[in-house]
Amino acid sequence: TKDDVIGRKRNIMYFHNENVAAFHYGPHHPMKPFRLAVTHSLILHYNLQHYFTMVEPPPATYEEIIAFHDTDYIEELMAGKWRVVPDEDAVDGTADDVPLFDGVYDYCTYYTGSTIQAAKALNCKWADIVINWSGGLHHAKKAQASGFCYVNDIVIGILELLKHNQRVLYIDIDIHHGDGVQDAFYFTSRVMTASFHHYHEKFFPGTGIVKEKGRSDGKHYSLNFPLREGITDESYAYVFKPIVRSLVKFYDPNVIVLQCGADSLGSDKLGKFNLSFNGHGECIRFVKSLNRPLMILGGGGYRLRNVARCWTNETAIIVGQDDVISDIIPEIDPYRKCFAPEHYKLRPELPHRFRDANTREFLDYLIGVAEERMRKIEH
Ligand code: ZL4
Ligand code: CA
Ligand code: ZN
Repeated sequence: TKDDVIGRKRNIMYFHNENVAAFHYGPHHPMKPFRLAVTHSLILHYNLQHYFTMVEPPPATYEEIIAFHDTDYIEELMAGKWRVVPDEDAVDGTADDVPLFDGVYDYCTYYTGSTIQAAKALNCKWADIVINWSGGLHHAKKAQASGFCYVNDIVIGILELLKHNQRVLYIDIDIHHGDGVQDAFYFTSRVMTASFHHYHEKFFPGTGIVKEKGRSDGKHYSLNFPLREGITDESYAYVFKPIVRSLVKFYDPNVIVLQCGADSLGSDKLGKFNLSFNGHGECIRFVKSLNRPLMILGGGGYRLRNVARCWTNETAIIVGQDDVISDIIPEIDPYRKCFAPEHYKLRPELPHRFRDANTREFLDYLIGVAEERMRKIEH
C-alpha cells in the first residue's frame, strides 16, 4: 500500500461530536454547521471508518476554554450577550459576522472538545494522526469573537500539545489569514505559525503581510504568505511544498497542526482562489508525507457540497484510500441530493472564476523570504 512506500502504517483517530452540526448562525449567514453533518455522513458512506478509530469526545469544559480566553469574555458568550461595544464596531457591521445565536456557547464547547481530545490523543501517543473537521476556528481572539469564530479551538489545542511537545508547527491553508493563532503565539518560538491566504486590503481580516514575522522570543517564528487572487493548483504547490519542506527541516517540529479551510477551493462563496479538490488535497498529502505527528482541522468553506467533498477526499487521503474509493457519491447517503448539480461526482472540476494574478516572480519572492527566515532560526 501507499503507507508502506511513504513510511510505516500510521494510527489514525477521528473526533466528531454530532451535536455540533445542529446549530444555526442565522438566516443567510454563510457559515453553516450543517456542512459538518453532510461531511460526516459522506465519510461514513465511503466506509472510511474502517481505517480509523472514531471517537465522540465530550464537550470542552469552562476551565479548558479559559486556558486561552478571558473569563469576562466567555461569560458574555455564555450569557448570549455582548458587552455594549464601541460605536465603531456597530457601524461597520462586524457583529453580523459573529451573531449570538441560540446555544452559541454550547456550539463552541463541541468543536473545541474535539480538538482538545485530539491533542490529548497525540500527547499520549495513542494516535499519529488525529482529525477534527469541526475545528479550525482561527480568528477568535483572547477576548473577542471575530470572523465566524468565538472560541479559538486551535490555540487551546496547541496549548494542550505544548504540555508534551517542545515545538509545534501550525500551517493554515484557509483562504483567510490565521490571525487569532498568529497573535496568540506571536511572542514565542515554541510555536511556528505559517499562514497561506489571500491578501488584499479589502479582504478579511486585512492582516497577514510578509512583515508580520513575530516579536521578542517569537521573532522569525510567524510566517505569512499573502497570495493574490486566482491561484491555481500548480502555483499553490509551487510555493507550498518547498516552504513547508524547509519549515519542517529547519524548525524540526515535534508535531504539526494543519488547518484545512475549504474556502481556498475554486468557486467558494467567499473565496477567490482556483484550487481543485486535488490541489487542496495535495497539501494534506504532502504534510502527511513528512511523517510527523499530525493534527488535521477544518475551518472555512462556504459551498456546502464542496466542503463535504473536500474533507471526505482528504480523509481518504489520510487513510490511504483516495485512489481506491469511487468518484460517484454513494447512493445510500441520505444527503446525496446535496451533490446533485455536478452529477454526484466526488471530485468534479471546479470553474475558474479568477485569473491567476500570482506571477512566477512574486511566488519566487515569497519562497525567498521563507528561506531567508529559515536561516535565522536556531534552537
Ligand atoms: C454575513 O448575509 O469581511 C453575515 C457575513 C450575516 C446575514 C445577514 C446580515 C447582512 C457575508 C458575510 C449583513 C452582513 C454584513 N449575513 C457582513 C467586514 C465585514 C463586516 C460584516 O473562513 N459584513 C467584515 C469574515 C468576513 C468581513 C470572514 C471567515 C472565517 C474563516 C474561518 C470570516 N467579514 C463585511 C461583511 C450575511 C453575511 C454575508 C461575510 N463576512 C463574508 N466575509 C465576511 O476564515 C472559519
Ligand atoms: Ca490561511
Ligand atoms: Zn476562511
